[in-house]
Amino acid sequence: MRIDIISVLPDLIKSPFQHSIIKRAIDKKLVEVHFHNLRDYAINDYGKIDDAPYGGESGMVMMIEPIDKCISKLQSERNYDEIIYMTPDAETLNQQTANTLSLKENIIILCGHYKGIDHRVRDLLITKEISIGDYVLSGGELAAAVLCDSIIRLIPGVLGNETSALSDSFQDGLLAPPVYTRPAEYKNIKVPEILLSGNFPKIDNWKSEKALERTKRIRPDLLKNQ
Ligand code: 6GU
Repeated sequence: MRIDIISVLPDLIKSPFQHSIIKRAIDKKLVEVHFHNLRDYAINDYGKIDDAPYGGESGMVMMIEPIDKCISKLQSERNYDEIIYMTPDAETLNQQTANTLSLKENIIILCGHYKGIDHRVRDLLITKEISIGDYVLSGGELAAAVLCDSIIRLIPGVLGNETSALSDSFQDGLLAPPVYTRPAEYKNIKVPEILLSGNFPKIDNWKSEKALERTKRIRPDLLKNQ
């Protein structure tokens, strides 16, 4: 898989790709991530990429020309399955979307800034818009990092234990059951007895019960989709 990220602050988003699972995925060549500075496609020598909105409002809007030039250059080099715009006024990211995107070959992620981007970009160039939740961030970079992390860890071969993504919260529509490790007792607080029993059918039952119980309590909205 190849991901191209377009941003006015590419340095802001690079760090998450230099650690842990995502770094390993890149080192193993399971994913390529390329960063593009929108300023390299500015309309003048001063690096202009934004302007005041028509209709008179405060703030600045990212112009269509630099974005179009950057996307067109990338598209001249390969075909893209999706051109994604990170914006709070969009459908929210969920595990289903991450699963679907993890199967794509090439995607572009455009990070918004300021008051957003000229709407013609959204109408004509963007194929999918994603928010990471109902709150506003200063720009799309951190949201793009979240999206990339959620996608990359699902690419086959990225997680050491192939089954471990399957037991994630949300993968089956439920929150994950609680987990414990040694010691079996700490300051009189015990790990649930059943987990030490070695009776795996019973343990699986217990995990399903706990997953359902936690989902009912913490995220009852998830059960409506079952
Ligand atoms: Cl994708 N962008 C921004 N700026 N804020 C957000 C977001 C995205 N998702 C949630 N809040």
